[in-house]
Amino acid sequence: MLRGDRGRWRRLSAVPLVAAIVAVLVVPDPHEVAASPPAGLECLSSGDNAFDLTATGGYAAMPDGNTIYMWSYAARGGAFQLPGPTLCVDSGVKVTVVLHNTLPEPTSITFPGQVQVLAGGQPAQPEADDAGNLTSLTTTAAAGTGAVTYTFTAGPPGTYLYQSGTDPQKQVQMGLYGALVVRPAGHPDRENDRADSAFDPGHEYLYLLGEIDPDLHLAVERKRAYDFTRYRARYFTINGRSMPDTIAPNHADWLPAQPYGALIHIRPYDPVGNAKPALIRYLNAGSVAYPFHPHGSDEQLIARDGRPAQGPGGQDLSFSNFLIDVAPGQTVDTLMIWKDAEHWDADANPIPVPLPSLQDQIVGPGPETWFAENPYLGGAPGELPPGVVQNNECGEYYHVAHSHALEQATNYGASFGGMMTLIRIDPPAGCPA
Ligand SMILES: [Cu+2]
Repeated sequence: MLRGDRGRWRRLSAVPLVAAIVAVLVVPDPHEVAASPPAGLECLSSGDNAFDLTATGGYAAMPDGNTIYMWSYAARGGAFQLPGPTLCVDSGVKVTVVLHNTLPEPTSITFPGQVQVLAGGQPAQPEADDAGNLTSLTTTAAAGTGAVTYTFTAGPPGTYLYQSGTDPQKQVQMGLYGALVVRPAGHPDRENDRADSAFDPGHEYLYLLGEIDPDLHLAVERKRAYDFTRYRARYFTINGRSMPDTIAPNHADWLPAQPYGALIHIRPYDPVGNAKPALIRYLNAGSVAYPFHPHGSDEQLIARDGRPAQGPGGQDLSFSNFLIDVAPGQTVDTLMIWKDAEHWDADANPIPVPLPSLQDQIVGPGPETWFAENPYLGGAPGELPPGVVQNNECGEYYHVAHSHALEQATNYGASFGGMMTLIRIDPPAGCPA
């Protein structure tokens, strides 16, 4: 099934590709999907920049009905969540992270990109077993009830991972990872210190990419041995969710341990009314590169690994690209705008070609469509075929965004899932509720 589907994928052009969304999406109530969902990056902030994280076990739901035992972090007073909370601080502040361990083995947190990290007031140190084998990249909290306090001064503004430094091949795969967002002091509307990194703070998005081999997770849950030479990821996630859960709102009640959605929800660029781009923060907590492909518009790559794309003299080296490659352990920040380039209008500027066939109008063999039966952005909905239910609220457009390694765009081999989400473009005046 996988191979057949992958072959079919390669032959699909854009419009029937989107039509395939409808074929596989399970939409319990179209009105829930059509409502403008609360989307976007959600910060955990703290007045004194002190955070309490508890490493613990819990369960993540996959769209095919599978339930996966994970390890991740709970915030103080909060429940287990995958990924860990997105920690937001300003550059230059002193950050404290207290890690409590409830797992049956030692664990730790590394902060790649942050320097001079202290653990218990002393420089954080790698650990080794009695035979001298490296067991942890940094100071651990003991199994069961241990705790360790990390402190550091937040480095340059940008996007960083935090993740387990202990047996990371196992523990990071189990889900012990999260995002650290460092903002330029005094400029919460910029990705970094450069003025040209300004974005619309109402349109900031997190794409924390990961993967799951369910065999590993079952072995850990049942305390069985696992052979890492047989590692093979079957689920591919954005913010701990797989398509179609990626487009569900933040804190969807049917995903209690996966609070972060990944729907991009924007309006067309307008030099007067909507001039600032959206910011998308990509992070790769997985084991392979993810070639991420947003449809509908290229993105401007402005930073990697917490450093702006600039030359030694500060010259702008950002670039616009069709594909956003994110290597393991890497972070990439992009700015995105969507331009209504052709300004199609039913009266003033009609599309100079006939409408595509019904099959290509995002009307699938299933009973749902995201096509309004009107090709014009914001156009009044037309008449739907008998028995078809419309998810399109106000004539908005949808583009797919996904890993272009198409096995990563599956749920255990079933196409149109996994590391995939949607970009929703509302009409210029917004979408009335
Ligand atoms: Cu694509």
